[in-house]
Amino acid sequence: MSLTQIAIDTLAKNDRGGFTIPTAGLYPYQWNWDSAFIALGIATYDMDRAWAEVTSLLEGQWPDGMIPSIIFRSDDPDYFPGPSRWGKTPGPIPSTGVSQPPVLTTAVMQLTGTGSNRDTARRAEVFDQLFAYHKWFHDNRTAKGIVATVHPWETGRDNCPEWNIGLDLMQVAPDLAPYTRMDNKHVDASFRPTQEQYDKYLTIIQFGQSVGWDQRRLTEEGPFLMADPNIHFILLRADKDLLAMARDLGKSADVVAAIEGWIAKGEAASDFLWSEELGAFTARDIRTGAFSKGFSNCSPLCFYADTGTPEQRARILENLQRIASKVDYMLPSWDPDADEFEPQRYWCGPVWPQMNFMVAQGLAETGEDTLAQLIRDDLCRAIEKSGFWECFNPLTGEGCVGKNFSWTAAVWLSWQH
Ligand code: 9WN
Repeated sequence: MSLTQIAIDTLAKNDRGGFTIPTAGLYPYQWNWDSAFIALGIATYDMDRAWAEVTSLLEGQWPDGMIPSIIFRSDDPDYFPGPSRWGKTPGPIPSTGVSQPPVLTTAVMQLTGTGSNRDTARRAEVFDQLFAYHKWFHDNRTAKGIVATVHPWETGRDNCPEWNIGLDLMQVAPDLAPYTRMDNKHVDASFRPTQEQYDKYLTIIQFGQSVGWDQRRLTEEGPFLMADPNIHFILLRADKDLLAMARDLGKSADVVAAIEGWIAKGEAASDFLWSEELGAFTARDIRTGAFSKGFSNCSPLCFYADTGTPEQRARILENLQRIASKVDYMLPSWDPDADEFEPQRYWCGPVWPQMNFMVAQGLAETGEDTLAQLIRDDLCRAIEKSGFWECFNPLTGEGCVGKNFSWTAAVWLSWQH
């Protein structure tokens, strides 16, 4: 059977009726940014079903505009922390109390096409919800002028060493309620975050519950507050796509001006993430100003967001060339020359399909075709060698963590089409 057919079958097996789970067992719910990539993959063969992926995700939107990282349409014993541990949340469907990188708007732009064939009806159907989602990031998840994050899970890059400077400042809650992890029951524990990291992840959840999931308080008073290049660049790109959509739909001057203001804020904030020492955009702890210590696979998303100075971009390209000489498969999630690089441990090294997708897209859009092609080809080689895994060892191409993974199948389809 062809890999393209296996990819379609993988998405069909992970379909739970209008929404798609990342993989059975390990991740049995709908995840926010996963669904955006999944929709793009499904769109290569079934546009109506792809659109349902978008609208089902939007069904979970909170009254304040947030779209949570996970929507719990059931209470599945396979996953922890599920709905009971997150507690009562204000959305229409039980959910987590944090978001994820807002790639949805850019996916909607791509799904609805370009030129005279573009689907303005579908854009109009979701515009207000997308606008509210972006507004939520700018109003409720902004600190010191930059979009922030309150939880490593919100960044989509759980145990990336970027978060260690923020996690080191935190104490595990002395009254942390006991719990049993489920992730380690599904996959090899050496691929997953450590116990201390989990205790801190759960401590942040306990704090969120204690303030009734008041998102402003979570940002201002919570135990963890960092700026993330992943969320920053994805939101900036999405704001630009939202502006194009607003203009296309003839939205009011107020709406257009609000989005223009968010873009100006984002452009100005990129410098906050720039580490001259590393020649990279990296995460920073907002309260202490400390930079993280390595080049990650979201450092090059400046191309995707079309931001950064020519000098900054040149240094990012130099770093990419250096890293390409160290690994067999681009793009590792953490710098192979940095401390804490672990080629199999989740966000400490493995290659992530959705990241390669966005990085390659940004590089191609800004004329860096050779690197873009390398980043696409390397992921395709890893898939050909190992199958549709969640992520891949950058030294060997072996699959890591979850099997039969939706976004890997979706990225393959998006590129093969
Ligand atoms: C927590 C579903 C998600 C991805 C994230 C990835 C991982 C969850 C976990 O799986 O996170 O949200 O339990 O490890 O880090 O990017 O969306 O695929």
